[in-house]
Amino acid sequence: MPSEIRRSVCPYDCPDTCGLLVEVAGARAVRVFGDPEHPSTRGFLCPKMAHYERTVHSPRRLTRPLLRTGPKGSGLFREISWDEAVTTIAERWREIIARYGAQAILPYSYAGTMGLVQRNAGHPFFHYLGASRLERAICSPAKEAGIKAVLGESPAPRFDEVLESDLIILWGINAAATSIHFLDLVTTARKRGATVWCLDTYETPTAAAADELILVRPGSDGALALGLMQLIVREGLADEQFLLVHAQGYPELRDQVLPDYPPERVAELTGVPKERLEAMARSYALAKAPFIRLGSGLSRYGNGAMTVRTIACLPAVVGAYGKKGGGFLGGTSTGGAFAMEELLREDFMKTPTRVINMNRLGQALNRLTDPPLMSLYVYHSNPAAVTPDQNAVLRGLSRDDLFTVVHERFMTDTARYADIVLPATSSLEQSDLYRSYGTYCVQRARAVIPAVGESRSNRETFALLAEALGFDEPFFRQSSDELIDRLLSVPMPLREGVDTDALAAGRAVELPAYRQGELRFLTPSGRIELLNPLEAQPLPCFLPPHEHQGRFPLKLMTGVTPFALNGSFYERDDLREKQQEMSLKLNPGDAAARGIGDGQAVLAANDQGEVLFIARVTPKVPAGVVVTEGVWWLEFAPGDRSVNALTSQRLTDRGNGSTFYDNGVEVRPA
Ligand SMILES: Nc1nc2c(c(=O)[nH]1)N[C@H]1C(S)=C(S)[C@@H](COP(=O)(O)OP(=O)(O)OC[C@H]3O[C@@H](n4cnc5c(=O)[nH]c(N)nc54)[C@H](O)[C@@H]3O)O[C@H]1N2
Ligand SMILES: Nc1nc2c(c(=O)[nH]1)N[C@H]1C(S)=C(S)[C@@H](COP(=O)(O)OP(=O)(O)OC[C@H]3O[C@@H](n4cnc5c(=O)[nH]c(N)nc54)[C@H](O)[C@@H]3O)O[C@H]1N2
Ligand code: SF4
Ligand SMILES: [Mo]
Repeated sequence: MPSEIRRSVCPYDCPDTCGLLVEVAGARAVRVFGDPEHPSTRGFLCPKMAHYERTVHSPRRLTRPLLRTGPKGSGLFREISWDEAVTTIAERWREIIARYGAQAILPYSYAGTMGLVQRNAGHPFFHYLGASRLERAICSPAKEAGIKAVLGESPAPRFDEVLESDLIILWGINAAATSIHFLDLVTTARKRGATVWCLDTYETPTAAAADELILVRPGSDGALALGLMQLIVREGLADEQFLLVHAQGYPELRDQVLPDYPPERVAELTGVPKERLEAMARSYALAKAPFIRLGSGLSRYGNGAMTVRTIACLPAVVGAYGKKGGGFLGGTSTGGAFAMEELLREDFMKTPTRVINMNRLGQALNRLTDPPLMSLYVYHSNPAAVTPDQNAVLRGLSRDDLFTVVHERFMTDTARYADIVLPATSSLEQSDLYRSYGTYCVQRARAVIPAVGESRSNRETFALLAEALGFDEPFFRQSSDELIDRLLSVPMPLREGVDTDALAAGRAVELPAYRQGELRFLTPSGRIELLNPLEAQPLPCFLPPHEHQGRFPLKLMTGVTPFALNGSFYERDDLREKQQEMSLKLNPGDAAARGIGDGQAVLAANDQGEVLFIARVTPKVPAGVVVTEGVWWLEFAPGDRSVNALTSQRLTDRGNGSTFYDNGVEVRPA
């Protein structure tokens, strides 16, 4: 059969937002490869997406709506028509609304697709319905709050500026898994002479790309940054001139905060020896353009926002924000490129409804009253696997009186608890508009193959539900492409000067958001706010994480794997095989002390629950830390629970974020 190459975009929650070329034969995608013309993709994809066609045409794809026939969680269903599914949902919701009010219904969605139109398709619908609102705080709101406290809305550098750096710090980022295109540039910079540091809590694969691996105690990076600043100032290496012009509060930071962080104390808090701290401070201060790429792991602690805020102060002290190739990249903010209010339609909400934090779904399902949650509508998310406190979530999902609808591509852990499952299209079957959070690219994608089976996009599904509920609002009748046309017709300052023809034609275009060589700080004071008078704590300091002195001796790292993305890609046998098994990595000393051998089944336990893993004994993990990677589906877990049965519903200091890394466990042979 003749084939044709069509452009698309990777829809997953990854900073790269790669450009895809899809070879299509008839109704099938037969090959997927990286767009060589895409500025950051440069023709190569990660191992997950290199065979995306195996996900799209997986034998596990859901192709028909399903009605539950067995107990919740059993996975027993029978096929029904879309008509029956939609009518049943509308009927059940009418009953719930009549008895409890619409706030008894909660949407639950996150980032199965990052495309703006499909990702946000439910917002207008649930606003119109008057449902409870979801605070989507599972990923990195603490990181954002920390950066904002210092840098306000200042644009981050372009990621390829790293090529101009002579010292690159991969700080709390497993770039070999989560930022491969950036890491490729880091490798180039290193070949040209740059030094690379990897700062983590265990030896991740990213360490192989670095000259130095610096391991810190989980949740202690704020102390590390303060200690480095103290040493830099003490050695007379601070860039006083830069600080005078561009920073607010340097004298206060220097005199009121830094004296509390002498190297002896910082060595104790972080586990990094004093001599090493001194060498690091000197190298950082003497580098011509030190570049920090900050990941999100260290923000998922009780002190996460303050940690990030403190790290964001460090480049100011050496004037690195003023140097090409220097500074700080936590992520790019491209949200202002499109008129989001056209998508979210908050104006459809008659009165503001209550807001429920997605990290606390367990509490919300089990304990909420006035009204209790009586229905959950899950789309492009897998809360039974990805949400903290899995036992609480599963208890909630098991409630017989909870009416659960799951719109999914696969029979996930969550879908097994649904009363009705609706089949979802993949990104190749739907149109969307994408923006990146690691680069400044935006790109439009049109459907490149027809829907698999009877699957429908998020937007099409909400259109059906709106019709069944009699919503008299033309917005819901617009197609995805019409809505994208509308978004592209609203001029936004961030899109000024972009090549609109290229964008319309489906090519990646870069926003001119960051103008090279221009030093501007979009904060209330117009300067870097080392001291921020609007914060409850105007100056940064070290806050201990939740588990600073926990009852459980081993700190649990819930790391990422190159072969999955959160709970996505577990449908793929090839990728699961590469992950090998749901393992728990332990230090040889910790293993020996507990009588645990390599390859043995072990139970990790804490107040939240107990999870069975396969032990992997390795010196790559320091004493006192244990590591598991990936968010496995229960179907493939050694026991009946996965990692999030060990994580808690506690939140971050700012931003109400998740604290996935801030948990202690004890481990014993199973
Ligand atoms: N292959 C793959 N790619 C992904 C994902 C995936 O699951 N797999 N997830 C996607 C999503 S949703 C996101 S948000 C991003 C996240 O991308 P990253 O920010 O890279 O990943 P995180 O797991 O959040 O954290 C990265 C690292 O932080 C380390 N870490 C944990 N605690 C600390 C600490 O206290 N100090 C220091 N210095 N390091 C610490 C962890 O060990 C881990 O190596 O990646 C996206 N891309
Ligand atoms: N232990 C632990 N837990 C974590 C993390 C961790 O590192 N460790 N990471 C956390 C982070 S950073 C995040 S962002 C969250 C992510 O949480 P989620 O966004 O829930 O992530 P996924 O597990 O990828 O689930 C997305 C689901 O959407 C489905 N899907 C994809 N496209 C579409 C579509 O177009 N329509 C519909 N209806 N469905 C679609 C996919 O099949 C998939 O099952 O997980 C968090 N949970
Ligand atoms: S690197 Fe990220 S954006 Fe690129 S193909 Fe892989 S998951 Fe998608
Ligand atoms: Mo995330």
